[in-house]
Amino acid sequence: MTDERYMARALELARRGRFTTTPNPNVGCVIVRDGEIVGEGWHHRAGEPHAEVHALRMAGAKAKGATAFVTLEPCSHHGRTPPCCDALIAAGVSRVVAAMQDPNPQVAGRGLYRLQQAGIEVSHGLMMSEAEALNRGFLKRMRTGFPWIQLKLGASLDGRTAMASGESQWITSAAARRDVQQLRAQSSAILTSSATVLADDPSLTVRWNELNADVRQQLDEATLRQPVRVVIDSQQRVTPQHRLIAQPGETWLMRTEADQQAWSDSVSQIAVPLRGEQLDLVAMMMLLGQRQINTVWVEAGASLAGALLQAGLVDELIVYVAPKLLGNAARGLCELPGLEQLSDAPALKFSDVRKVGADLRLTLTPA
Ligand code: AOF
Ligand code: ZN
Repeated sequence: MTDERYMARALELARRGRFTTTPNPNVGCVIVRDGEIVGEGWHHRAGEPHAEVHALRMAGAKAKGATAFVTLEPCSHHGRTPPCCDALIAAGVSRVVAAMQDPNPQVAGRGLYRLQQAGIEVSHGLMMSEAEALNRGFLKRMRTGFPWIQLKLGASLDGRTAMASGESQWITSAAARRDVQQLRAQSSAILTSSATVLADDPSLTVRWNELNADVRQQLDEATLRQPVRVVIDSQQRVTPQHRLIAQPGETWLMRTEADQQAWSDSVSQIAVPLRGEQLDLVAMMMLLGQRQINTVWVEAGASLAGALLQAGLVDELIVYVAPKLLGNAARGLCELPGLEQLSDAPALKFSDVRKVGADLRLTLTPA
């Protein structure tokens, strides 16, 4: 097998951690000696061993003189676990191939450097774009301090989200809602607004029964991770009685200041500065990054959707389009106040188009 095949296998292993590793990245490792895979591992959860440690354990004495393929530069720091480069050196590995460097300032080249200093043959860059795609959230947070932000929208063919009356449930199909569950489950946080909480009283959770069978196989119902629910609530309108408050997992209420109600321990009130009359969305995203949120999955109404787009905060749009026409009296997909000229319209490009049940799923990124 070629180096590329081994790295492809390491990437496949890394992907198994996509529902569980946040705030850590997804990392996979394959150890090869004399053309034979002798060790495989991936990072499962923050606080638990890194990918290399699992692979080295499996390889045992066979790691001596072997090549390690890793999807991210082996770490050089003492975090929740000891440095992987020390473990690779101690095991007597003779070559390390990393798909990319780790931008974490605690690592940032020092892992590869330490391996090289120990006489190990080191290279990086093999299948780098695939490795980048695996950890868009972690990488963006390490590089910029901001989380990776995905905005999910659901609309009719004519771009409408609700009837004029506000009636909006089930525009898209059950298949689309199920697809959303798989994507929610991979996010660090789900963001919404108090307007949506007041209007729909959603629970914004990941539901075991709605995860695909192959996904369930890699997870454990008892330890299913719930993304943090983040609610923009500058007017303190969310109450302990709202449905999402009682759900398993944490809820963060983003407010200008805390109120004195009796909230449960799973609820935090986080102070965010104002910008005009609204919470400062840029400052808020920075706060989420500081709190180790890698990816934010936004499910909200036209007003927050438009504000995020206008602030340039959206990294990816996911639009489910139902084969229905709701007409011009129905409500639109996003509010973009002050937009008058076509040249000022947010420019996007399609990066993926596929059919999900009866609907289309469009994925777009800023052009
Ligand atoms: C690796 N292999 O499998 C992972 C790495 O607190 P810790 O000890 O879990 O360290 C977390 C940091 O280590 C994380 O921010 C990232 O830089 C790196 N993750 N490194 O060599 C792995 N998960
Ligand atoms: Zn490590």
